[in-house]
Amino acid sequence: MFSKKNLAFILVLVFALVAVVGCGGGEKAGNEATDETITIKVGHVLAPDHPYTLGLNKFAELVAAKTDDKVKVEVFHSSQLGNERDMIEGLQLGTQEMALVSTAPLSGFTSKFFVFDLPFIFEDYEGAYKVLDGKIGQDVLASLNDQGIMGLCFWENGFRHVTNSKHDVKTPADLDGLKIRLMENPIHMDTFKTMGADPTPMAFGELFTALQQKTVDGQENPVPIIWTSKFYEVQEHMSLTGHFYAAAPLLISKQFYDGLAPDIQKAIQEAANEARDYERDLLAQQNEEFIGKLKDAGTNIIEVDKSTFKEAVKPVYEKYESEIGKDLIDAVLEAQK
Ligand code: EAX
Repeated sequence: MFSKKNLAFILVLVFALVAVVGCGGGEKAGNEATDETITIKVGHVLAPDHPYTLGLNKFAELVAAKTDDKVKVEVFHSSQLGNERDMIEGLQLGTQEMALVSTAPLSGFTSKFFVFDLPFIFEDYEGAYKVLDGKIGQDVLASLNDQGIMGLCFWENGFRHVTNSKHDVKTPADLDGLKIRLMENPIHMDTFKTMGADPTPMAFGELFTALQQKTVDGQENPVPIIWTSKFYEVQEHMSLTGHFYAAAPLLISKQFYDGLAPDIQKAIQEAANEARDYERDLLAQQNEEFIGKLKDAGTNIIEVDKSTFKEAVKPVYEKYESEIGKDLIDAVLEAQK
């Protein structure tokens, strides 16, 4: 049988072999360096012909090109992967890789985006981009990291307008008593309460039916959504209030992202930035084109004096200034000049 000396030698040899195989061979941790294709599922709640979908299709093309087809992006529109809150939770749990959402539902996870949810905080698109694509926007996105989420950059949903099935809304007083569906966000709720409306928080996927069944009288969304989600079929009155600007952060699960090789991470970030500009351009085109289509479809579209709405929502700034921070609000306003 083996002498003690031989046995010791064999044991050393076995441990040495295990050490080599354990460190150098086999599967690597996370999503790194395997020959298999990496698949990313990205979800959103809007229609197949909305720029959210078109922009994500462009993102998928760019990612495939930048990674030599190593990464495949699958786009799921129309709430196929759940409502926005569900999808954000999915990123945290790692059950979904990416999501494109409005900032408003993020209020259920962090208050850092509150400043962007304030009524009339952005003067126009140029002002919004200066803030969102600059240091302020990047710092706010970075605050998601401790929520298990990476914000890649801000895409766009757009300036939101009020529609309803009851009557024209020319001034805040005309909102009195109207049941208006809002996104699940306390600042949005307080804004419409302050103007006299009766606000109802609701996931986007339930909205068309609620409007059709008159569970709610109205809603508020940008022109491209009002057209592509066919709200004009059940909403005769539209007021160009532009009361909120909805930024749309493109989000990725942090645990998934951290498991990717650096060159793949770089490709995804570059593709997100390039597809963002493409998506914003599409929205600008649709904002122009769809106003005419909505009028042709019979929607009564009216311009309003925004100064009356800005005056009416001042109490919302007073209520949230201490929580958001006056310095941050001032910095967002200053950065737009
Ligand atoms: O992010 O819920 C809404 O009204 C949003 O515009 C939609 O979720 C897109």
